[in-house]
This record gives sequence, structure tokens and C-alpha cells, in this order.
Amino acid sequence: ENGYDLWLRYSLIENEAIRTQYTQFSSKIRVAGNSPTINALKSELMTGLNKMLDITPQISSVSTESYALIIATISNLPDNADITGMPEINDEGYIIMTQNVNGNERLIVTARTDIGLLYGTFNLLQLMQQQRDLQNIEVASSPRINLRLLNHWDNLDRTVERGYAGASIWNWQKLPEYIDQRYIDYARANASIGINGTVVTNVNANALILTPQYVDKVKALADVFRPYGIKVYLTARFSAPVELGDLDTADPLDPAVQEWWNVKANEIYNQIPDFGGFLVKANSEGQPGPQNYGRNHVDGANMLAAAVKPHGGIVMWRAFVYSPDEGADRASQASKEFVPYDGQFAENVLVQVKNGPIDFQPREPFHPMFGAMPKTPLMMEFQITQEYLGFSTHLVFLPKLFQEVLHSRTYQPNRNTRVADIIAGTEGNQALTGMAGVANIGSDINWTGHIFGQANWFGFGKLAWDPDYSLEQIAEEWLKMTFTPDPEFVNSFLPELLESREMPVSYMTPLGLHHMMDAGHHYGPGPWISNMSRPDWTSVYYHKADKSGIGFDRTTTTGSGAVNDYAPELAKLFNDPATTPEELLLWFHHLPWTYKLKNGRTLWDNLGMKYQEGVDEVGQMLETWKSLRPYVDEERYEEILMHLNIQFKEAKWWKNACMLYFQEFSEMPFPPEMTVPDKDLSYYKSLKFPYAPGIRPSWD
Ligand code: BDP
Repeated sequence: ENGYDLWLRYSLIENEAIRTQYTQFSSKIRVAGNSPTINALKSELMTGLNKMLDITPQISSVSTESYALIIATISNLPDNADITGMPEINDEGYIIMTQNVNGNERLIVTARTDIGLLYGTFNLLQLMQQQRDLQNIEVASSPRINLRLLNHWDNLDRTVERGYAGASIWNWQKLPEYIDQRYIDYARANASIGINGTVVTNVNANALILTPQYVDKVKALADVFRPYGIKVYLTARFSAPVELGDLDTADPLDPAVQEWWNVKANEIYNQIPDFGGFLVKANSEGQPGPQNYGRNHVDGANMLAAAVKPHGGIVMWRAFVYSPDEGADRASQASKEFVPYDGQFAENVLVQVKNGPIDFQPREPFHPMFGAMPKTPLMMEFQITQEYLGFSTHLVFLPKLFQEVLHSRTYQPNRNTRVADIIAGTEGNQALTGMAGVANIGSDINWTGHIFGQANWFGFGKLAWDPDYSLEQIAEEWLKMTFTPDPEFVNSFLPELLESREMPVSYMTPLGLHHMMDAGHHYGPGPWISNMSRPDWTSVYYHKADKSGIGFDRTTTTGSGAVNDYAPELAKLFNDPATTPEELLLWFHHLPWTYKLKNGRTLWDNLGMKYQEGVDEVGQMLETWKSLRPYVDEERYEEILMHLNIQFKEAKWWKNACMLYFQEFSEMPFPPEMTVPDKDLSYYKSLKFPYAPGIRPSWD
């Protein structure tokens, strides 16, 4: 096995009792309806049942009473199918249940729409892959977030910014005529976890994608994805009207510019009637935006929103901005630029906010904009690709990071509000809700470079569907479907998988440290990075290590005051090192090396112990994996083993490089718990990686 089949492997079910049950349910199947979505559903059902049960199922669309499995929208159910006791579902939701009719048990998958049926069928196939007993099954599930999107940072030349799984899967040169089987399998995989939209181009956008030649290619992708309920979105380069040679300004208040975008939107919608809309990175890292013309984010976003509105489109305007004021605390920049505009964005605009205020670090507190803009739909942006978490080499279960953020209490607008409540819109009458994940997908045979990267794609989809989905369940489902439902295997690796989220925090940036990676490519440690074109691109700006101590003082009286971007309850907590959670200590405070932590040991000792803990835990995970050799096919077992060995080596590299560097300031001996580095600091500083993957050639 090479991993291409993801969690849709449908391996033959060896358990006789379970197979007999499933075979009975598959003996007489009715799938009602006729649409491209229903065809996709039938084809998936045939493939799944055929592979899992070794049968060739007969699927009928004729209505009689005696089927063992009925897949039909509520309005197409037979009269005696009673779903009145089941919870309400929304338009994308589904119900799976068994019913007893004249002494015979039958299985029903129902929904309001064909897409709901497709989701329900995928879920049924997943339950079967996990070998769940379907007797008396009752599932009613509806997504709690409307827009569940992948963001591809894919360039038209097929490089992928921060992509570590090979070239972009979009073969622009061969499109629109050549439809790669991967596009279909991509749509299947996404639909199977409820993802309903994809932004196919990089946020560092290329205006060419908006030309008729490319829109034709995008249309071909949209046509493949449509039956699977997936809409296509594009990134809009703000200066496109100028770059494509039509105008000499992109000022959003200029009527000619507005008209240009209106015409452009019409062109796109003529080809792709259900085109989703635009994602925009403006006035950030060299990207053009309204500020180039003395205008603001509202002016820019609302202009694009007006262009797509007549067609039902939306604009996702990113909050990841860089103000020219380099002296201010980077953590406050987005809040400063956006919070004053609360309530001014058009109704089809969402502001897309990264999970934390800096940049997808191994651990960040939640972004303070969540909760601070009650009149604006805020959309979550997570990074599934592991730019700052070991590329596609390190095994890190990101759903745990995602849920840590989603479950963080914001204390505003209400005391009990969590980030999840804000993005799911339960805090107001918000029509638009969304969650995006920066994809980790490439043309590597196993899609994500590391087979465990698939778990992060899978888990992102599950949490976008329901931010309260249990992490244990995500991990368990994925392990069972990707490898084997054997409890020995699942029970051994499940704890490791859940724990793996904390490991890179410990071996890269413990106790609230952040942004200490090497410059540009972001591969490996670089706490010494000090000379970049902006101070807030350096490491020393963030850790501020000196003889007196380490950490970024963000408190009110002596620091940057960024604590006040949060609700007063949190600001109070974060203002005092004694009440700041230890895992965020150095995010909010600059503390002496001798500062005592809760365990009575110094900050310095604790740093060393944490780094060591991270290394040791990877070592432990590696050993557990080795013990699971009998449960996994050789190809995937070996691949994962090799990756774990690299991770182990790199965890030590991070520990050694960072602790040696910080020792120059602390001038204290390493704690006895820590293994002493076998090389000196100059060695670690000398390492260079000019060809590390994932970077744009033009990036500094
Ligand atoms: C940073 C990445 C950069 C992205 C940027 C963004 O290093 O490649 O373009 O985020 O999100 O983390 O716009």
C-alpha cells in the first residue's frame, strides 16, 4: 500500500459476523433520485461495498417497500419510514438509522438534499470501515459551520508555497481538457469529511488566474467538484485591473475599477454559475491592497463584495496584515487594523483570521479578534500544512491544536463564549460562518508527504463540520480506517497520536516561546536570527533573550499592552505571570532566568527539561511504532518509521541549538535532566538549507 487511498481504503472485512450483517443490509438496495450527486453516491457505494464485502451490489431506484437499505431524501422515503423521533437536520445534514418492518431490519440513510445523502452515505461507509455494529444505529448529524474550505497556497507554476508534499495537484497546463483522476479522488476525499469549498490558488495571488484562459481551466475543476458539493473559489490579486493591462489604478473607490470587477465577476459566473467567490490577502507582505490608494480594508472588501453579490458570491478578506509601523507589537497589528471597522463590512464579507495573532506557531493563544468584533462574521484560518511544525516529516496530530483554539474562552461578547461559538455564529444571528484550512496536499503518491498528515486533513474536515467533535473519536476513526480496526493497534497508538500535538511545542518553542525558526524557509531552529528587512521577521524580536531573562513582555504597565486586545478577564490573567498559564508564560512575560515555576525549579531548568521532554516523547512514540510492525503493511510501516527517525533527530537538533544559544545569556549550567549537546553552537548556526522546500523563489 502506498497511502493513495487515504481513509477510503475499504479493505475486506474479515470479521464474519460483521460481514454477514453488512451483506444482509446490502442485499437489496434502493437509492432514490437521479442527479450527478446521486451518481457519485452510487458509484462510491458500489466501490465501498464491493471491496469491503466482496459482493457486486445491485442498486435499484424503483420504489417498493422491501429494501434492506434505502437511501432517499426525506420526501422520497416510503410512507412507513418513520423519522419523527430523530433530531432536526439542516440542508447538508443526514440521518442514518435502522427500522424494523414486519420483523425485518432495514437501514435508512436520509437527508433533505442529495448532498446530504452523499454525506450520509460516506458516513455509512466509514462506520462500516470501522466495523461498527449497525444494529439499532441512530445517527443524526448536521454541519455547524457553513463554509468548510481548503485553502491551497498553490502557484500557477505548480510550486506550492509552504507545501511539503510535492508539486501542486492542479495541472494548469493540461487543463481544461485533461481531467486527472486525482481531481475526482480529491473531491471524494473532501466530500467524505464534509469539506464543501476549495480555494485553488495561493493567497499571494497571480492575476493571470482571472483571465478567460485560466477561468476555463477553473471551470473544468468546478465541473468535477460540483457533484461532490464542493464550490470553487479564487484568490483575487487586488491590483489585477492594472496588471492585466486594463486600468492605471486599482483604487476601490474609482468607478472604473468597480466596473472592472463587476465585469470580471460576470465573466467568471458565466462560466461557473456556482462560483464561490474571492479570498483576498491585501496589504500584507508586499501584496497590493486598498491602502496603496489611501483607502481601507472596508473599502477594498466591500468593492469586491458588490461585484460578486448579484451572483450569490462572497469575499473572504484576510486579517493577516502587516502595518508599515514596524515598531508596534506584531501580535496587535491585526486587531488594531480591523477592530475599529466592526460592523462596516458588507453582508457577504467574512474576515478570515488566523488561529493566533502571530503566525501558525506550534502554540499561540487564540487570536484576540475572536470576540472583539461581534458585528462582523469572522472565519477561522488554520494551517494544515506544517510550515512551523516540522514540514511533512514530523508526526503531529493537529486536530488537537485546532480544538484547543476552538475551545478557548474569549469572555466576550459573553462570559461563556468560546472561539467555536463565534465562528459557528451561535453568538449572533450570523448568516455566514466559515472555517478554512491551508491544505497540506500535493502530488506525492500519498497526498500529504507523511501518511499521518492525512489525519490532519481528515480531522480538519471533522472539526469544520462540528468544532465539538471528540478528538479521541477523530483519532480512532482515522487510525481504524487508515490502518486497521484491530483494538491492539488502535489502543496502542491512539494515546501517542493525541500526545503528538504537544511534542513539537516542547522541542521547538516551550513555555510560550514563538517564532524561533530559521529565516525564509522556516526549516529548523534559528533563535539567533536577527537581521531581516523587518524586525518582526526576526527571532530575537520575539524571544528577547538577554542577560536579565527571556520572553516578550506584553503586559499593560511594563510591556506592549497586547494583553488588552483580549477581554478584561483574560487581560487580568495574562498581566500577571503567576496567573498566566505556564504554557503561555513567555508569550506574555519577560522573566528572569531564575524565576521559579510551579514545580519550584527555575525558568532556565524548566526550559531545558521541556526541550528534553519533547525529545524523549518522540523517542517513546518511535518505540511504540516499532512495536506495531505486525499490524501495518511493510511499505507504510517503513515510511512512517523513517519519518519518525528524522523527527527524533530533528527534535534533538532543536533542543541543542536553542539551549546552547540561550545559555549564552543565562550563563547557567544545563539541568541534570537534559542530555548535553554533542556539538557547539557555531555548528548549529553554520547549517544552511538553500533548497528547503515550500518557499517562493522570490521570498527573502
Ligand atoms: C506565512 C507564510 C507565508 C504566507 C503567509 C500568509 O510564511 O508564506 O504567505 O503566512 O499567510 O506564515 O499570507
